[in-house]
Amino acid sequence: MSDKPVYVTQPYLPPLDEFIPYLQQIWDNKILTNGGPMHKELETALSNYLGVDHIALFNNGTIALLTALQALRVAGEVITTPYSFVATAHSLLWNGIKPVFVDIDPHTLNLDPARIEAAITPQTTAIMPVHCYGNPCDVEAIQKIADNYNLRVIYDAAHAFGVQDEEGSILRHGDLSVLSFHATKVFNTFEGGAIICPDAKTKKRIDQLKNFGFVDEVTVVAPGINGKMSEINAAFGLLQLQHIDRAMARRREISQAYREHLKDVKGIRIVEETGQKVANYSYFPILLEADYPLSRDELYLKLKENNIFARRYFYPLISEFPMYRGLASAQRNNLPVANAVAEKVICLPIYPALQEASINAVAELINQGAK
Ligand code: T4K
Repeated sequence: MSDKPVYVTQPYLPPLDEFIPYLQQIWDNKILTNGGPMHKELETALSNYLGVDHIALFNNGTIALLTALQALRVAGEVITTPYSFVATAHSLLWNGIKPVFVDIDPHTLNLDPARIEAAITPQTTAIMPVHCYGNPCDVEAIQKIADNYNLRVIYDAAHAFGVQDEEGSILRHGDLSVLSFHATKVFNTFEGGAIICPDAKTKKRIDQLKNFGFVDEVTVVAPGINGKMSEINAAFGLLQLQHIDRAMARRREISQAYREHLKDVKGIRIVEETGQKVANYSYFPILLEADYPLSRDELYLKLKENNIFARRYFYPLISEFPMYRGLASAQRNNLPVANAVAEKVICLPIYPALQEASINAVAELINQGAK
């Protein structure tokens, strides 16, 4: 058993002394928020790092999702996945939009494009897929459907920081993509998020919406929200960016170590990174199949008894939460893949500071469980 608890993740924190000069700048210029110099600098640095044209920073990913829907004036019904963090669907409810849950692909665990068309009604205005665990959705198939039915596509890309396909950032797909920079994410600003958008005009509207709808000192054009990232968060992001490549490389090593340790364990399916040229190793999900002797919850508890706090991301399905059950009554019986995966999934600890001994302990417990 490990002495200290090992959690599913631990935020990467650069050396504290490296942060002090950033704080000094903030203390000197007394600009704490409302689009100050750190905020501007981080937007530029992130557009360059991610290889995207326009980015609008937010105070968290959930407010960014809410605002993305507002920016495109999405209403009525939106097709989305039940296999995600609850914020995906909450952003729809907060906008008075009905989420329509469609099943996932058994391989990628992302929204299954083959099932989207059957869920489209005259009220459908958009699709909100999630690049779950940073594995890209079938962006081409989704865009084709969106084009055919004149629908908007907003990607919940909370897990997809730095992910690239053959042509570049995965974040360039759809009308908008939304990132989370929460403490538990690959790139964190303590709390934070962003919307990636294709043109300056859309970014301008998003920037207005995240600042109460102000256009100038005396003009408010929309019922905007306070979604601004503060200078201290932006400063931290600038520092994080200096370390991100090393942090990601370490995640990759851990992912490879798990794969090596678990490759011969019967009854375990490691969710593969598929469809990306550059992965971010944000999560390490495994599925416990019927021929693994322990149930998922038995393994979860066994790890917990040994001070290892793996997580069942994403169980329960969003469609099973009380505020969605009624709305999703017609769809709940139509999600066989998502239901099955939610019962089998467990995400193992993965983060840059994870020790070799902890990786070995996790793998050993899973191996033991197979005997
Ligand atoms: N869309 C998707 C697909 C998402 O996954 C998320 C967020 C969002 C949208 C919304 O983005 P934000 O509004 O959050 O920016 C966590 C996160 O709170 C949440 O951001 C994340 N998804 C979700 C997948 O995971 P919990 O309830 O599991 O967090 P918590 O507090 O249990 O943290 C997990 C473990 O991480 C802890 O056991 C210990 C460790 N931890 C956590 C925090 C907060 C630390 O070591 N330090 C910390 O500061 O939701």
